[in-house]
Amino acid sequence: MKPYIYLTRKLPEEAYQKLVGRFDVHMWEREDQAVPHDVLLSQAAKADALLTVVSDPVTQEVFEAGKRLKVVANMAVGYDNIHVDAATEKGVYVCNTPDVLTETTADLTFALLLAAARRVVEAAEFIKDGKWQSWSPFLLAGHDVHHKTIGIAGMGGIGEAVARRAKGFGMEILYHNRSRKPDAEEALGAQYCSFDELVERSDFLVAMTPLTPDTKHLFNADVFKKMKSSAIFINASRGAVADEAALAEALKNREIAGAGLDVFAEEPISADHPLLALENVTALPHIGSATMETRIKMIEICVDNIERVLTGQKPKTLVNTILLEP
Ligand code: 8YV
Repeated sequence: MKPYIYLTRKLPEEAYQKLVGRFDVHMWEREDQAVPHDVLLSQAAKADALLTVVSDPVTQEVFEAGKRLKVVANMAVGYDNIHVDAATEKGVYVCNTPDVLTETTADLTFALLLAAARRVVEAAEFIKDGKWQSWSPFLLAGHDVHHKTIGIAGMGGIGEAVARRAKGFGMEILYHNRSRKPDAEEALGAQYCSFDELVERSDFLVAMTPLTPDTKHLFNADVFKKMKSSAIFINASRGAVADEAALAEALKNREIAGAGLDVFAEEPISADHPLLALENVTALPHIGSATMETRIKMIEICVDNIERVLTGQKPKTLVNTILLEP
């Protein structure tokens, strides 16, 4: 019997062809709706491997149902959607797609920062809506980015890639992280500071932390109150690192000047989400790593990890590395 693979999203034909034939491949075909949890559970019960994305909750129940399950390949660097402890307990490999999306996500983060500061989305809508009647000095005037202070909370690979872009804009770079980053300090002039100092001094406060119990609602009402009233909050990591209700309040009351958001606590969000009603919010539908080049690489990594595990080899980008320890 061929190993059974379940894909929660349609893969490009080329990637699909790599698996089909050798493996028994099944997938959730609908593109307008994510795989319902009960379908994932019943598929997990039959599957040797799952290919998932961040909006699929791969819960403890999935691992309990997955009696033959050997690997979950998540098409993302983040894996907060997966109950990794349950996977480890059952001996299931959890793999992610680090590195290949670092520069792409940093590009988008910076695009979001520029768009929020310079009101790019609003201006593009303005001209398309035929509202450009005359020139006036402060028409769609935003805020400068160059030579301002950027504060990066979470100086992992993507944080550092954002810092490199900020250096090109002549920005003062502050960061807060669990550990110091001497290379970034030396090469980029990035200054380490406490979280409070980061919040207080930044013109652009960029959330770049993974979502963990410690970072959930790290950016809360208190933080927004401490930020400069001219500051802009940028989030392209995980929606739940910010308390969205508190963020909406702070934006509405102009405690902070604006926000650029690529991520939300519950995705996808509907058009009546309170944050979307605010004119000082620039919102994107979680497209941080969404380029053709990068998405293809992410899929290749997932397919490679699945192939490896199902042919008795070690996966390359393993999250629960404890499973490989002797
Ligand atoms: C994912 C992401 O590609 O890598 C991550 O952690 O959030 C994105 O790059 C996307 O959410 C699909 O899983």
